[in-house]
Amino acid sequence: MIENNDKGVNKSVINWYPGHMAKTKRLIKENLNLIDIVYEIIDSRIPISSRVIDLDETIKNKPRILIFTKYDLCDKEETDKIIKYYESLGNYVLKYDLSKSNNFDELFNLTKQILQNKQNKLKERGLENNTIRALVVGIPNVGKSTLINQISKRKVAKVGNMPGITKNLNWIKVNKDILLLDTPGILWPKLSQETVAYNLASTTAIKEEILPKENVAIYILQFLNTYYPNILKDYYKIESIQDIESALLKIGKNKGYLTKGGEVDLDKLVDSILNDIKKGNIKSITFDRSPKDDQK
Ligand SMILES: Nc1nc2c(ncn2[C@@H]2O[C@H](COP(=O)(O)OP(=O)(O)OP(=O)(O)O)[C@@H](O)[C@H]2O)c(=O)[nH]1
Ligand SMILES: [Mg+2]
Repeated sequence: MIENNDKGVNKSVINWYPGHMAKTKRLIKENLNLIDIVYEIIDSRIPISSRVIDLDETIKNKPRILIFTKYDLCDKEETDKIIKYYESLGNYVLKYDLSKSNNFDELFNLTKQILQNKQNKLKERGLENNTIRALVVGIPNVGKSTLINQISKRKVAKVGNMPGITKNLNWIKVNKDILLLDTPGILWPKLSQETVAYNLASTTAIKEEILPKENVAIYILQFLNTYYPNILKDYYKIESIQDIESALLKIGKNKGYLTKGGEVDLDKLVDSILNDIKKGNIKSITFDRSPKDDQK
């Protein structure tokens, strides 16, 4: 059902989506001369699918730190492989579990270290500017606003477990040394790649209407079957999936999702599978694989 390219992708909704994101990109470009450094936020469960594909073109040559959020929810072994790959390309990478409180000294120190040369040059010209302005950017629902709230130690930005919570660009003063620019999630045009679209739907980075929910639930089960058979076994009490229809019926029965007539309640089952990922009931799962592994 979901093997065929682009089948099931609701194009009209996808076409609607880039509209307000184009505006965000334009506003980022307009504010670019104010920005010293870019914090690109990446969901650790989708370290490839959650990259903003043409960010280079938007932020030009601004220095960048890749900030991995939701590290508590990912398969650390797989995500670390991809982090190593990004580091081998010369990227700075930091990772966080924002479900608990953090100390951001490492981020501040790295930021200062990266900007040291620029600050020194400004100082020589008598233009010393001690306030660092960082752009916080990424696809929807990756934790941009959560990170900003934690760094600034107050609830300045609205957060929520669905895409599109932040609607405008907002400057947030952390202290006299640092200002952060919160932005609405941006993403495209990678949605045209079906696996990426399903990875984004599985982790609530795109709205539910974009892909049929049943297909997303089936994608999740098939992904578990291929890469995490132990989770399939422990969580859904099935050994493996040969035929998806009978697997769904079996899981529905195991979970006790039955209609009054004794049939499996598929809608309820689909919602519960999506929620298992969304709410982090299922942890230790990473939907992307290292490019190096793909070449093997
Ligand atoms: N478990 C866990 N949850 C996180 C982490 N970071 C963020 N979240 C949750 O992810 C959801 C989205 O967080 P937001 O900060 O609103 O994400 P955003 O990137 O600002 O989203 P938009 O403004 O919609 O683009 C919220 O439910 C957060 O509590 C993390 O490191 N671990
Ligand atoms: Mg936000």
